[in-house]
Formats: sequence, structure tokens, C-alpha cells
Amino acid sequence: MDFELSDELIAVRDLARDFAAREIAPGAAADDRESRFRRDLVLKMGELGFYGAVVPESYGGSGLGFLALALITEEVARVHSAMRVFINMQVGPALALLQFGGEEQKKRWIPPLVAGAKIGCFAITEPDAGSDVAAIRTTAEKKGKDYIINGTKIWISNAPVADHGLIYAYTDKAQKHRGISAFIADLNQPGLGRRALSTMGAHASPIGELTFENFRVPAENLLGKEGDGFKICMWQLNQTRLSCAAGALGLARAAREAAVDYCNQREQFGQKIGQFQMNQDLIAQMVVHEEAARLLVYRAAWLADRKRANNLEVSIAKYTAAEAAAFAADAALRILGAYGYSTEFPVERYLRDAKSYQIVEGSSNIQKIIIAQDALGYRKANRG
Ligand code: GRA
Repeated sequence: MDFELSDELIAVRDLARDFAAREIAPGAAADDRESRFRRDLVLKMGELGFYGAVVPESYGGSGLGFLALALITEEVARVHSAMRVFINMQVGPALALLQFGGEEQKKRWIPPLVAGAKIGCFAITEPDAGSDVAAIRTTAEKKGKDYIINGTKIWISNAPVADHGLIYAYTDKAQKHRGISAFIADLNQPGLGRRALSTMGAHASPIGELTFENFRVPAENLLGKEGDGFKICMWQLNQTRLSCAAGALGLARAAREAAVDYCNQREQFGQKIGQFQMNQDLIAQMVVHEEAARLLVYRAAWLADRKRANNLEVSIAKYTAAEAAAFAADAALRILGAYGYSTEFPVERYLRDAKSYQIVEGSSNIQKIIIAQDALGYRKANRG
């Protein structure tokens, strides 16, 4: 076991840290307050190679790996959690294409996602299908050279702004989850309605509804075979969950740093408030949860870089990091008191953003189900 990062990974982390401090941090409060979509930053992150870390050079990436991507995501989320969502929206579809797409599909769709030139998204969730992916109702019916897609997707990150998206739909309802298929699509086509939705946090990350009404997708845009969709979806979620966990880690760190700074500045009752053991209790718990999350996130990424199954480790990391972020943001707010509650300081944003990590990419309860069912021998998490 080696707990040192290589020089290459340190350089990647420092590049991301520097970019986050210079380009993301100055506008974070206003971007959040005004729900601004920062296309310029999405593009710049692409130009710096953030999305390409897990994509080979032949498709415009650097092939640096999942640990590199985790380090980048952690740094981005540390200054503005909402901005890390874009990483997953570019990387999720790109990786699904890389793993399941044909050569023509890879060449056409991956490079613009990696460059940030096209805004990506993936559309799984529906009004009546969140944790239960097989309950989706969207259908894709083959008609001549096209599939005709009908249905509604909701809570789709980037829905209002995405150019290209991965759509999950039933091609054969009778086959249950084995009848779901995945399609890559140009979303700037007739038959698609978009509606922006407003949420508690992550305001700089646009989210919304996509309504498909006889939306045509060329048959050549099917990923893999008809019926491969559920498998592709589970595989893809395992990748994006890891980056999501790294985002939660970055946010946990930001909250801990804010709390420590305040403890060392603020004086009450004649001493720095860090001297009070109730605050020390919170600081100690923040440090412990964050460190545990970091080791678990890096381990899951390390396994991915060795092409080893890591579904169990990803679920453990995602659960731990999401809970660490929510705990740390809440604890920081308690420590900062009115300054934490104030919208003039970033800690209330940390709390709003932190809650999303317990919901997205498989809720904390879904991760616990995966972990417990594996431990109990009911369903192995690391399959094939
Ligand atoms: O035996 P079989 O051939 O029928 O296959 C079964 C199983 O082996 C079948 O699927 C297979 N399977 C897998 N294959 C490979 C299941 N899991 C995997 C896997 N990891 N790898 C059906 O299996 P099942 O166990 O009966 O399925 P289930 O009970 O429906 O699913 C299990 C589970 C609950 C874990 C799954 O549905 C799940 O993960 N649900 C959560 C959905 C989720 O994470 N949604 C996220 C939405 S996207 C999002 O949040 C974007 C946010 C962006 C951001 O902020 O980053």
C-alpha cells in the first residue's frame, strides 16, 4: 500500500486547485445567488483536460485515470460544489460511449464532450422512477431507420442547457429491466421540451425536465444492443458515483476549513472559540469523517485505475463522503452561528449543496442497500 500521490497526480491536483481558486472561487457566491450557468467555465475545464482524465488520448483525453479525476473533482467542489456536477455530465456519457459504443460512435461523440464544446447530460430519472430505475416509462420505438422516443425525464442535471445526452428508454417493456436500451442523442432537435427546475442548492448547476414527444433518434445512436440499457446504466452510475463522492469530499473539506478558520478567529468569553470542547468535538468529527471519506474515495479510484471491480468500494465511498459533507456543513453552520446562517458567507451554501449528495447518483439509502446486501450475501456488489 502506498499513500503517496505520484508527482504527476500532485501536478494535476495543483493545477485543479489553482484553477479553482483563480477562476471558480471569485464568482461562486454570485453564480449561486443568481443561478448562473457558467458555460465559460465548463469550456475552460474542458480545455484544461479535466473531463479527459479518464478518456484515452485517441478520443481527446489524457488517460491519467480515475484518481486524477477524483483529485480534480475534489478541488473544484471545494470552492464551488455545483461546478463539479458538470464534470459528471461530460464524463458520464463519454465513459458509457467508451465502454459500450462502436468505433464510429466513440469518434463522433466523445471528443466534443471531453473538450467541453458540447454540454452533456444523462437522462435516467423520471417522475415515478428514481431509485427504481426499471420503473422508467419512457419508450423508444423502432420506425424505419429511427427510434421514436416518448416520455418525461425529471431532475436531469444540465437539462436546460445540454447539447448531447444519453437517454435511457424501454425498447421492449415486456422484458422488464432487460428491455431498457441506451441512446446517445443530439438534443437540439424537434420533439424535445425543456423546463428548468429550481432546487435548494447547487444553483449554478442547471437542472430540469426533458419531455420527449415523438423525438427521433437515428438507429445508429443505439449504444450496444437493444436491452443493454440497464447494464449500461448500472455501469455508468458506478463511474459517476465515484466522481460524485469526490465532490462530496471536497465540500466536506471546505466546511471543515471554514469551521477551523472561524474557531481560530472568533473570540467569546475571553478566548478563541476553538478552545471550547463542544466545538472541538465537532471539529474532531469533521476531520475523522473527511479523512475516512478521502481514503475510501481514493481507494475506489485506485481500484478503477487497475481495472478492478469496485462497485462495493464506490458505494462505501459515496455513502461515507455524502454523509461527511452533510455532517460537516451542518457542524460548520453551528460553529459559525449567525455568520453561518447569513447568506453573506459561504457556509449556508455548503449546507444547501451538501444535501444533494445524500440524494443524487443513488441516495445514501441505495448505497446502504448495496453495501448491506453484499455483506449479508444476498447480492454481490462486485460482479464481473
Ligand atoms: O440477473 P440479471 O441479468 O437480470 O441482472 C440483474 C443484475 O445482475 C439486473 O441488473 C444487474 N445489475 C448489475 N449489473 C452490473 C444490478 N446492478 C448491477 C451492477 N452494478 N453491475 C437487475 O438487478 P437487480 O439487483 O434486481 O436490480 P435493482 O434491484 O433494480 O437495482 C439495484 C439498485 C437499487 C442498486 C439500482 O437500481 C440502483 O442503483 N438504483 C439507484 C439509481 C440511481 O443511482 N440513480 C441515479 C440517477 S442519476 C443522478 O443522480 C445524476 C446526478 C448527477 C450528479 O450530481 O453527479
